[in-house]
Amino acid sequence: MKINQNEITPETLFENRRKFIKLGAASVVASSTLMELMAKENLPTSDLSYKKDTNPNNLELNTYKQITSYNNFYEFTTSKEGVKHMAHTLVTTPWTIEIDGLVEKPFTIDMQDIMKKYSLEERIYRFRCVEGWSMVVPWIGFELGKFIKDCKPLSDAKYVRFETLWDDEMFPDQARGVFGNIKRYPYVEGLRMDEAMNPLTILSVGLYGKTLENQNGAPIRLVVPWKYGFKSIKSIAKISFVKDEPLNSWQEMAPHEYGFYANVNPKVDHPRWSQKRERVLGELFKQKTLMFNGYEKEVAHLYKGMDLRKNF
Ligand SMILES: Nc1nc2c(c(=O)[nH]1)N[C@H]1C(S)=C(S)[C@@H](COP(=O)(O)O)O[C@H]1N2
Ligand SMILES: [Mo]
Repeated sequence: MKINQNEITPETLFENRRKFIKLGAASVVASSTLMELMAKENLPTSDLSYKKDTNPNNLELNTYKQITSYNNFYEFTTSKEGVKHMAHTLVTTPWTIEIDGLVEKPFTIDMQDIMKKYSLEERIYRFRCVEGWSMVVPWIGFELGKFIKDCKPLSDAKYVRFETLWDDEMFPDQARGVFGNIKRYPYVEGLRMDEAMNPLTILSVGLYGKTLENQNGAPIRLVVPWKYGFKSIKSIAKISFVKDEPLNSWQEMAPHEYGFYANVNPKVDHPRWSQKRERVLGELFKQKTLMFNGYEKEVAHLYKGMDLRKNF
């Protein structure tokens, strides 16, 4: 059967390529043909090597196009469809992350060194925004816990605080001052140390085999799959180890609507809407939202004895 080139979507190509890669040396010719095709059609070409996820929960992936075309990144705009058209002003090379606070010795690490130091793996995760939409993303990254160990935090470091880059030439909304979408830039997020060390928590540098697009938080962003999407802070420039619970940007702006924990919880509604259901990008019908976004087995123990209504 002859396939019309125009009918080939990025995802079929991606899947085909993965199958070819699995087949090994015998398929090198076919595989390179596909690679050429991908280049010609301007489709994402894998530029990362990583260990594949076995996808034990058999999650159905959202497409590359969906994941890169519908974004929340208020430093550009509040228009989810608009972010990708504006995100080119973010320059991600060179890029450094500053590590400070309660560590043996503060330091700065270059993104290039991070890429050399940490081996990458794929993590296929559900991702649930507090607004009621969700998707399944094949992230590429490494465990935040591994990175934290190398930061050598002191014993009184109880929380980790993250900051997005502050640069009002790269992020137009940061130049708007009090008229900006976020009350006070840079965007801040935080995790309790045990949440940060949980093996599900990753720093992501790519998705679908390719380094992150700017709209998804290039060059490096947090992914915490059992929490609402706003915890997964993008384009990280600073990581601080601190004694007290950090005040995250959304809590600062609307404390009765957004807390520090932000665990996905269908039983605790947002003051303005229900959290019982969610719409997966590209789907017509809503589906049930799962406790801890389906990661209850892995993370429920972190919150034993806590009132999840109070600590929302
Ligand atoms: N710096 C920064 N990080 C951010 C945001 C943002 O506006 N600025 N939005 C958050 C929200 S609300 C969501 S749902 C996710 C969206 O990630 P995505 O665009 O890759 O899907 O990023 C989170 N991280
Ligand atoms: Mo979100």
